[in-house]
Amino acid sequence: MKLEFVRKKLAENHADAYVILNHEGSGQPDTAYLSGFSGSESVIIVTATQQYILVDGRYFTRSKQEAPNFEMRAANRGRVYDDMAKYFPEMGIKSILIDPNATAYSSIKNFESKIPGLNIHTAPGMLFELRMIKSQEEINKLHASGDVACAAFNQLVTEIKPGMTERAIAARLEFLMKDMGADKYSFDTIVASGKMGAFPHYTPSSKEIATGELVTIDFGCYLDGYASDMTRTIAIGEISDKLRDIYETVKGSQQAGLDAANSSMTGIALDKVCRDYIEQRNYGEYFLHGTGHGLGLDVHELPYVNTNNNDLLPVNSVVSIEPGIYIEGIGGVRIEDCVVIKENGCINLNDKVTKELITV
Ligand SMILES: [Mn+2]
Repeated sequence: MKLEFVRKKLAENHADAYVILNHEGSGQPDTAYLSGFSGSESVIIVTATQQYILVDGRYFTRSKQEAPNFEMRAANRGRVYDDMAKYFPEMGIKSILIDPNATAYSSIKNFESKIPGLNIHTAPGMLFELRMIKSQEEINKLHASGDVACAAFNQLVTEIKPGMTERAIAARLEFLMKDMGADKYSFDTIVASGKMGAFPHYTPSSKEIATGELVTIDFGCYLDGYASDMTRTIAIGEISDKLRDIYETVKGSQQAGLDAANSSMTGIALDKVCRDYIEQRNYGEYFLHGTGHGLGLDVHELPYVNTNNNDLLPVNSVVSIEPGIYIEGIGGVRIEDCVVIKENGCINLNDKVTKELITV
């Protein structure tokens, strides 16, 4: 099905081959999606009749195991354009289709200079719409990834004490996820305490957490190629009525989003449910970002739940629902789960951690 889609696009674009360069963190998700190969460097080449994977000696065995439907061709590390120049004639390739969103400008220039006469067509976000709709197998992997994140967090909160630094908490959570089976964390863990909670995206520091503060922890891991992403905000001892009111407002907004999510909603409509709840409680100006994003092989992918996406959220797409309130000088709260969109509702992939305020 995936290869058929690619071949249809080849025909539409009058190109001989679709090429994915997997290099320095770019192109890996598309490579894994089409072929199953999880290594860090490769070239995928799909023609009208055949599909190939070029890898160097580090990955001969792995590519045969993980991408058995792709014919393996040996590449020389660092000379991959020379390799393509050699292989393209025998593969009947005079023109290629490439995704400029996943390919560096310098790589396009290399194609032009090292393979003279090659015609280059571009298809921005070529696989994004296909990747947006998950198979049951993908959903199972996403749920397993979410389960590891939940289990790690539930262990973490039994260990958090006033005086621990944000960085120590982040490091401990990343260790726990890996120890519980994750391949790696899906992005640098955010631990934002006290007034720092007003920064939606924040880098943990050596600041010690203190009684009376809220601490926002945004984290996730990769398991079997698929990402998890969730956020909880916890209290350190007794907190002020103001902070509790902010917490309850975000919690209500997030629950309203979970209750409303289904495939009859557009991204705009679902965002509005969460945003209206916060606006009605007079915190509207402090909700500083969109409600959510897609999740899969990438931590951020289609579809988006924000004030721009006027498309319906498709059945079996996966999105985060993560409203927040951020008040400079006071602090902030964000609560996030990722869900699978269904016709009559949604399935929560982060259902194993409570959203009642956890106090340590
Ligand atoms: Mn997120």
